[in-house]
Amino acid sequence: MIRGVELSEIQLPMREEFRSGAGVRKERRVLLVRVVGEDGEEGWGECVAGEDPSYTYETTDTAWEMLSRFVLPGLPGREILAPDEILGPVRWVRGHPMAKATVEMAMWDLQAKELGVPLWELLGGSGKAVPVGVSLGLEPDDDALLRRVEEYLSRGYTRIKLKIAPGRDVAMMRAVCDRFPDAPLSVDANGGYSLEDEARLRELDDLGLLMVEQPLGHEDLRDHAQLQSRLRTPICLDESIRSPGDARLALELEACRVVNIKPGRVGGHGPAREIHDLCRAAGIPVWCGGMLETGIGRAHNIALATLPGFALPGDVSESRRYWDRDIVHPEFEMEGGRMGPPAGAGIGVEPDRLRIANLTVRSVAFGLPGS
Ligand code: OSB
Ligand code: MG
Repeated sequence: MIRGVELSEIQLPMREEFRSGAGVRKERRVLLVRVVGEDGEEGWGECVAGEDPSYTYETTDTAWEMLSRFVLPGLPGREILAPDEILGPVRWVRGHPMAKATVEMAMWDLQAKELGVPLWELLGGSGKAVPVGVSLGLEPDDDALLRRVEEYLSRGYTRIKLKIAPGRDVAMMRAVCDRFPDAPLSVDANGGYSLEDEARLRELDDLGLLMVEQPLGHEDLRDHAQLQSRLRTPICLDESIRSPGDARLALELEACRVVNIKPGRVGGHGPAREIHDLCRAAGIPVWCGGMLETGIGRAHNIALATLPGFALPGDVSESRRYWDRDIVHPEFEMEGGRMGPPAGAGIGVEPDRLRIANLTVRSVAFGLPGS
């Protein structure tokens, strides 16, 4: 049975700002959910919604509203459901997959801890260390960008993804490819282009990139299908895939050849696994994306990324790529370009309660002493 649940918002400055076509992030406002079981075991989830609605419509504040008002009050006293039914209590809420995923993922962690097994095992993964990539933001000039690429290649990252936007694309990527001809490179446009930019996208097509992520609008599956039929470079969809239904449609339309799965974007581990299975059956490789998570969301992502269809390096970078100090022990560090899920039950990392308390700007609890 679920004894209680707590929702907190923490604010955490980033080590360096992260710029994409959608804007700049310097500080994260992160929602954390802590679900407490009958015998005091705790499951943790992290909301990946952004501070503003530039990536999807969800924000830290809309997720706070959905969770505190509609989802969490009904949880205390409920039986702990099998993983496949975890979404039951939130299924009636339309949309808001990021808000729902926060609870769903916390429940997976709790269930794994109550069973005494690592989360990766409950999810059906291998638990082996996964190849690690990095996503680098827009830089004001090519020299600054080239220095960044060099830095991250020398740290051992196995794939470098670069944000592009109209005006910072073809010439910039030619400079990077000329300088690092053997580096595994991809680009992410966060939906910044339309079919009218086909000529420009074709110029990128000649650079031999691993993939181009979300070139067109988040609702433009048909346009992506048309573009993919004219490009050799695989298109990877990110924002466009919000659910297993979206994935089914994208595969049917042949709108992409790669899928970026972020459990926090698609409603949690259950839907993420469904998308993984659909892609695997269709022969489409997937990889685990990131949303500038703290160590809590990162631990969830890495556990999922040990499933067999995750054939490409994920945006699951080290803690220190984002934070001066993470909010979990141990922090995430790479070894030989790979990172594994920590040993231990559930997500396998210990949230630093004192630090979290110090970073908390608001919290609300249901079913717990004092709430
Ligand atoms: O499009 O993949 C994206 C960060 C925030 C929102 C969207 C995206 C990203 C990233 C960074 O690319 C991935 C990471 O390092 O967490
Ligand atoms: Mg992306």
